Amino acid sequence: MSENISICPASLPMLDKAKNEGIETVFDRSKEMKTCPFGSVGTCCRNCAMGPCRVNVKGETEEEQEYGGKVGVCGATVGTIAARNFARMIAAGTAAHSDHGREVVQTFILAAKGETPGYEIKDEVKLKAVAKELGIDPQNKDKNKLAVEVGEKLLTDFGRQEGELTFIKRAPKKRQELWKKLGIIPRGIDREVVEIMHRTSIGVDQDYRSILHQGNRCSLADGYGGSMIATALQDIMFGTPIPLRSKVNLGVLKEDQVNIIVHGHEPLLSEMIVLASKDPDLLDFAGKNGAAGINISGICCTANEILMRHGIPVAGNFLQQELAIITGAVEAMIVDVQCVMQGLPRIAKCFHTEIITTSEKAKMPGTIHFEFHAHNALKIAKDIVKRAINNFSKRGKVNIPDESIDLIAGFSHETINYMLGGSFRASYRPLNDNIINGRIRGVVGVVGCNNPKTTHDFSHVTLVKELIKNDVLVVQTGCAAIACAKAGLLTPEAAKKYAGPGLAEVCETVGIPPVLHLGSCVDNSRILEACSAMVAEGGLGDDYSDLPVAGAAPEWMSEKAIAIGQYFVASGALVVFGVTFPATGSKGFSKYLFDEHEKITGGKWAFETDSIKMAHLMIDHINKKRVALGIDKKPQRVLYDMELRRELKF
Ligand code: NFS
Repeated sequence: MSENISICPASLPMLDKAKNEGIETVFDRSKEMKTCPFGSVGTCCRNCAMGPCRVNVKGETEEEQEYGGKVGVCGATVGTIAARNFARMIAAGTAAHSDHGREVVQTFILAAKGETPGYEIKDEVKLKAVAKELGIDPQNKDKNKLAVEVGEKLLTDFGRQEGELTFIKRAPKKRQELWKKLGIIPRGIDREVVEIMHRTSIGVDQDYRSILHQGNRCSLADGYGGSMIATALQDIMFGTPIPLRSKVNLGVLKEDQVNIIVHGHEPLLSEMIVLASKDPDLLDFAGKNGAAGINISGICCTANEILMRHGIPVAGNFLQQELAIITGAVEAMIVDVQCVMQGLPRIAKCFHTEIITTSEKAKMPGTIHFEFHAHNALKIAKDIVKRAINNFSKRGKVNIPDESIDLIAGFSHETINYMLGGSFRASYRPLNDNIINGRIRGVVGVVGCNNPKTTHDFSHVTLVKELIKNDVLVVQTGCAAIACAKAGLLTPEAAKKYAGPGLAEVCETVGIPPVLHLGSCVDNSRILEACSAMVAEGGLGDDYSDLPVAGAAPEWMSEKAIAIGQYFVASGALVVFGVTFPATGSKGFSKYLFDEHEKITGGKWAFETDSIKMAHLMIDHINKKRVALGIDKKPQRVLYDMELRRELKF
């Protein structure tokens, strides 16, 4: 019954079980919930109490809609309403990533000051590199002192009123100049979010171009601010990822062990849970309670964080959070912030599973709250693990699908540099060369969520298969990466099976999968870094917008995805979203996003629900970029005779 709901082999039996036992899941709720025809296309305004104004305007052209069509009570046109809603999504997404980033910086500083047992400064090489970027001389400095300086400097990015974000300098020179000219370089992260909320309140900014102008600035505060800071400092604190092998899907749960799932986003919590699960006393305690061990696995981006750095297995992506509980094998699901469904405690009631909330910012009725603070994080983590062990004996019947598969993760920007360039010549040269010689057509980032409006994982897998078949190297983050991992695409063997001949050859030579897992959603900043490195390496133009690259989120659902999409568009990329697009109710505003915007930043949005068409939209875009770069034709093979050889200069 469930085939059109999901293509995930572990999710299908769990959905059947849910149906047989009368357990309602997100898939049922989605089916029942009729999509609002106004909200889904961005034309419902509830920014004041004269409304809500739902203005689905008929009209063939922008003019008919904007000047003759129905407007809100205040007179707001459909374009203004759609742009306001879109900008607020950018603000919310930026806020989520950046508040995560802020927690990381604060903990980073405390760790460097020695006030947080369990946390430490692990990656000194990256610490020194970041210090240099910030203009701090790392020479002869104690690593902790240096880390305090770095942390405090980055913290100023959040509250700065004037000036520029620190990491903006990571963008190519030409791009920075363009942003400066356009006036969209973010000043401070918090300021840009606040300004969107102000501009979009009743009676302020009423020109969709102007609203999106601030949308661009705010989104850049996410990409080059909150997200990039989170990635950088998480790497320094917990280690910069290197390639490792692990397993994915619900089959990673173990029948004879205490299963603890960490779910949410901030690795500050999950790192400590991983540490606590190795505590000999707790392992002993688990044994005394009849368990063969303590098995940690992850859901959503928390999963990606601990997968990337420790190889901890992934239980599933966003739409599997409820299904994991339905296995009956989960003693505790520990959650922090973001993408945690309120449906969890309802399902947990049918089993022995305890949902444990940990963030002061994110509480849920019907759960247990263990408030997590950096200064006693390890102790709290141990208390939580102990509680889960105590719960082991209360298990009822267990039903773990026998489905898990290998994956390779751990491709940080530094790793790509090292892997492709070799240990003596770390560089992006080989990647650029392989793009120039046509073995690799281009690079596409396939990222984002799951959405029950569309078959779980189907669009991700179909899109990525089509891309690699056409010699496009795919980089992934978030739940998209988990989807493709479950389909076996994140292994070196996948190159031979699915990739086109050029890409397969490169992958086989270097020993990498055709689909590279770069981490969690804040780690989309790694894609920005990789693109900067490609430009800096030379031969592919002098700005992001020259690169044969694109991005997609075929199953997106979160506001965070919109913020990410917008910072790539602001950076000059083509970004394609599936499912629904929250602006299509306005002809003018969607034309601006889908077309006109390219003239401003070189980047634009597109909307396509068919995964194969989506792939070819991006492939066509990449081909156009290749033509513009003059690398569309394969170099002629010339047979050299002796005379020609003598002319060769080395
Ligand atoms: Ni990203 Fe991560 Fe997944 Fe979507 Fe949610 S976990 S931050 S928002 S659902 S990819």
